[in-house]
Amino acid sequence: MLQTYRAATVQEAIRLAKAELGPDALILEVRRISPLVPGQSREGTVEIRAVAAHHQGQSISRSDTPVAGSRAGEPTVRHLPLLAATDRKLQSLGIGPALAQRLARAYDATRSHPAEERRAALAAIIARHIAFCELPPGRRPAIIALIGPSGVGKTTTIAKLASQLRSRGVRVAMLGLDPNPVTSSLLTAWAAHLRIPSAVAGDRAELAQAVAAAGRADLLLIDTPGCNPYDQAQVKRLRDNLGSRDPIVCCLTLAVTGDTSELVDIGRRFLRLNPTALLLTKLDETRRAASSLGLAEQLRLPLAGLTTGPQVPDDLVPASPAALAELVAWTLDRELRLTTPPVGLVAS
Ligand SMILES: Nc1nc2c(ncn2[C@@H]2O[C@H](COP(=O)(O)OP(=O)(O)O)[C@@H](O)[C@H]2O)c(=O)[nH]1
Ligand SMILES: [Mg+2]
Repeated sequence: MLQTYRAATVQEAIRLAKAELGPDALILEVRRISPLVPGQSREGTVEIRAVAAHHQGQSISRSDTPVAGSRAGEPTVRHLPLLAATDRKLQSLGIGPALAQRLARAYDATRSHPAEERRAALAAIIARHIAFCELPPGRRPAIIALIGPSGVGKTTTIAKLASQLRSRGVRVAMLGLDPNPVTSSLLTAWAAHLRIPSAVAGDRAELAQAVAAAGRADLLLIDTPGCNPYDQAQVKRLRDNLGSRDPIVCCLTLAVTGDTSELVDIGRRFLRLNPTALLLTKLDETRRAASSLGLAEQLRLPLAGLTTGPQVPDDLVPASPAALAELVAWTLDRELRLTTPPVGLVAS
């Protein structure tokens, strides 16, 4: 069957045709058409007609089903609303309508550009909408506590952070705030393995003593037990133990593997502990990593770091507009290819 494709360039139109019809697609006709909106994007100014290799011997007919926007006498071309699909996909990842629309436009407008240009366009938009911060914060000594649900990677991330910062010359100590000697033993095992000083505290008084005893460290990393966000008593106990007036920077840690709207709900329950930074983990265990952007936007917390696997210390990278742009492009490239057959345009 004859298929029609529109794109900004001949190459792009051929790429679309081959993506759908296979590498041996026969290009029957190439023509220039006027831009759909004069003076605006050149997208859609080249039209090609192509047929799959196995259809070449069959009769070629044009569809006569009219669709909105088609002009009399022209073959029917139904534009797959790629822009709308991109926008919808981004919003389904928790990204707000304004940011989703800007990102979708940039993604769509840079379709035929080199990957680095597309990433740079996305990164520029992300930098204007999302706050980022560094761990550790500039002042010394710094005390950072990782808080969050159980199993999200708090202890592992502390080991990564401690190891990375120590190799940059920072004097680090690790403190476990956990009355349970079994669960706290993972932190002390990492500390022993990495040869980093550590201590375990069971409550607020012991934590204050341990902080005082670690006086020579530039940075104290406090590991906390997993906290059920739906159990208010647990959240309160953690808050009481950390103490809201102490100079502790609370860093909310969430794994991006769950449903984004529930993660936002969970994150909001931890806002009672006044976190001032967000760490997102397990990016390797999702195919919708762009939801990181949605989480940061909805929780309104500066994004500090991203973890991409269990390896200590390598699988932790600082968060940045460039890193998030990479996640957005990667997610969209994959998701739109999976959910919008064929790529870019549909001919009826
Ligand atoms: N795939 C993957 N696994 C991770 C990551 N971070 C931590 N883990 C693993 O997740 C599990 C729970 O980690 P842990 O640090 O004990 O979580 P915690 O309960 O929040 O302290 C462990 O098996 C870690 O190796 C990550 O970024 N990716
Ligand atoms: Mg732990």
